[in-house]
Amino acid sequence: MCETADTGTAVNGVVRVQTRGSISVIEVDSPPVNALSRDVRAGVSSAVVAANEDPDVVALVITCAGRTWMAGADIKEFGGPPLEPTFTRMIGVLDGSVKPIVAAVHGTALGGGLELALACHHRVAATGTVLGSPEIKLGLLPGAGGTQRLPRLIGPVAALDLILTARNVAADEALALGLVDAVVPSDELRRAAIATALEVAASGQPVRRVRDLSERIAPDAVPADLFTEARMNLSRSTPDLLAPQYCIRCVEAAVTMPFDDGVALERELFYELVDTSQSRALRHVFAAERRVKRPPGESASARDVQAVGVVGAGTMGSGIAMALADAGYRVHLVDSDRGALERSDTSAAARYQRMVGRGELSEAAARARRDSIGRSEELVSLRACDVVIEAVVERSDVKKALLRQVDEVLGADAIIASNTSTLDLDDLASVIGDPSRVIGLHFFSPAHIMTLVEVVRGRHTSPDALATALDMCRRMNKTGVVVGVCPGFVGNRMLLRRTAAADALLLQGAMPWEIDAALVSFGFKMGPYQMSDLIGLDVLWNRETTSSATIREVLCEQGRFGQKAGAGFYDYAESRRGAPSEQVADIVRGFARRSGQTQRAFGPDEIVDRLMAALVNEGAKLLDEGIATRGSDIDVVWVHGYGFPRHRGGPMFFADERGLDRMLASVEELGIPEQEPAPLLTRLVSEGGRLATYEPGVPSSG
Ligand code: 3H9
Repeated sequence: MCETADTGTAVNGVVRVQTRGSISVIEVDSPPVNALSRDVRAGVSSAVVAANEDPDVVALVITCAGRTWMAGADIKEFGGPPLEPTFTRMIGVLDGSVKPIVAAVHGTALGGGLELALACHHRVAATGTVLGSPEIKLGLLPGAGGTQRLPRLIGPVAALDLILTARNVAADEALALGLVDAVVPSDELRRAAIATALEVAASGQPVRRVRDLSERIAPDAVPADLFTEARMNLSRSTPDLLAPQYCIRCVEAAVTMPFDDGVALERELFYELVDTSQSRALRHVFAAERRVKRPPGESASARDVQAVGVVGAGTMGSGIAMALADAGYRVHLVDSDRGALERSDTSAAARYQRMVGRGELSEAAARARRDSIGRSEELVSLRACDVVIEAVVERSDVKKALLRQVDEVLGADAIIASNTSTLDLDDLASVIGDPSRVIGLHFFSPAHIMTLVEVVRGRHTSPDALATALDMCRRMNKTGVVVGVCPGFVGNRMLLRRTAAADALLLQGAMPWEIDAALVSFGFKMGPYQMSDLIGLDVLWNRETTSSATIREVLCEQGRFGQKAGAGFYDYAESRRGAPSEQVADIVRGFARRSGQTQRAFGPDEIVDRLMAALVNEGAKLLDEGIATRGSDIDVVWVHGYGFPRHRGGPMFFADERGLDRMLASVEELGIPEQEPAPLLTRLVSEGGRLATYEPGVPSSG
């Protein structure tokens, strides 16, 4: 250990110790979130041992520098061999302490961080602290004794709730639950923790270890059907996820087994989970969501944006306006149709009222939120806006005419964004004097709910327009993914290929409901034909030119427009979910026969492989063309915008897990001329590379 001037003694690069009278204050300082890396575990363990050996120390305080208490295990270490000292060893050191240890908790005490606090003897939290066990979101369980200590401290009902919902508990609730012993103002945290440590030491009582508590897990304190009910709920809500099932097993062990046996079971199941595809996928998405915020090579700062204009008060424009208002922007919504403005105001008011009803907003806040959206029929009202987003009808001539007018009204450096989903952004930008101010913001409907925004970088888009757009996404709590210009951008271009692959399967013998069922059992909320029925088959149908050339055209010609018509790919007479239709089966069989292709049955795995192959192949082309920057960005697009099951990691991650050679073979089986194998996919197969970690110029193997 080496002495430093006023910060105490460094144990290692991330832990130091200050002695305050007879109290040893151990401080972790490992930005950004004090994750419990090997060095942190080693530093804390040594400091606790040293304090126990120091005759002048009567008690210990553990605290953290920076914005937060330890936010969990270091996720980057998962997947590698366990590094010494392991969590088990560090927690064992805390358990072995004969001197009281007080945790001084602030910020986010999560996962392994909470578990370390539980292994201390007292917990003092600063106001504003949140505590929780989010491991399940990573496909894991609390693996450092949390499943055994939480039930002993707060009872198995509350413990199960915290672990299975992964919800964060605010300091006041933590106090009421008994999770912490005191809540104090932030600036008094260290002083209060030291005072508690002195008081406990002076009492002369033996240390109070959570592992020794038994009252909350006594048989008469545990509801008889607690675990049966929890399992039943899981089988309804998330039957495919392994981690929640294992969490229940561990909490049950806490009330049925001795502490050490429970901990041994927990450790065994934790390591099993770390190695599952589900946990790898969830960890991949966690990292991908953070990586996507930093497009490679971009370092411009975001501008300060206060006022944002939205042009077009239809469903999309109104949704965008609400998303902006929710984020605290002043919004100016413009539409030449007064009726549209009024409808938009009515639906916003109804939404805010529902939020008041659910206790999410006060009446006053709801009023302020509604008032923060100004409405006007005149474009001049946009004059003072820092950013304007157009969300008018998807026609190039209409958008260009509008953009010209907006350009005239706005200040010279205001950013102009288009919500186009299909048009060429560079072409739209060509009507603006300075096209570097133009960017695409492709929101997904309903825009105030869906988290994905494709942030479209045009040929001339400036770095600061891009940085500003990404910052706005962050403020709106949205996931902005930078993409390049091409028809359909990333998500819809891939979706189109999947639809074509599904339609090709119909001609080879599969039925729409078999395809949908395969995707639903994979984890999507619905398949392509259920989706078509929901949106309406007539959306892209033209009554004038229809010629019975496709299955969709024939269905429309027969009035089978989808759910709204009571019939589409499915019959909706008896259930809203739709039943397979004999009439549709006949139509499909007729098309299949006339296609001249051999008919056969397809199992769910083969269907999934074919449809995934179509997605993945197009994704690889997008990477090759530079439209998508990284494989992991594509996964974020699909998880956030298209309901791709998070525990499958996104299409690119799924492809890596399934095997790129198998994916390539499925692409070849598609036999669709426009879906020939992507050069990148072929290359990665021969090189043994991976798609989810693919980034040009960065090695992708491993
Ligand atoms: C666990 O603890 C298992 C144990 O039960 C048992 C073990 C045996 N590790 O999200 P942000 C990085 S499982 C490593 O942008 P925010 C993150 O990557 C773990 N790094 O900020 C980012 O880095 P970069 C249980 C981590 O303010 C930076 O910190 N714990 C970790 O919006 C900022 O993150 C969790 O699941 C980590 N654990 O949110 C908590 N956490 O700038 C996961 C964050 O280089 N973390 N980083 O991209 C969170 O929920 C949020 O990050 C947090 C901050 C709320 C802490």
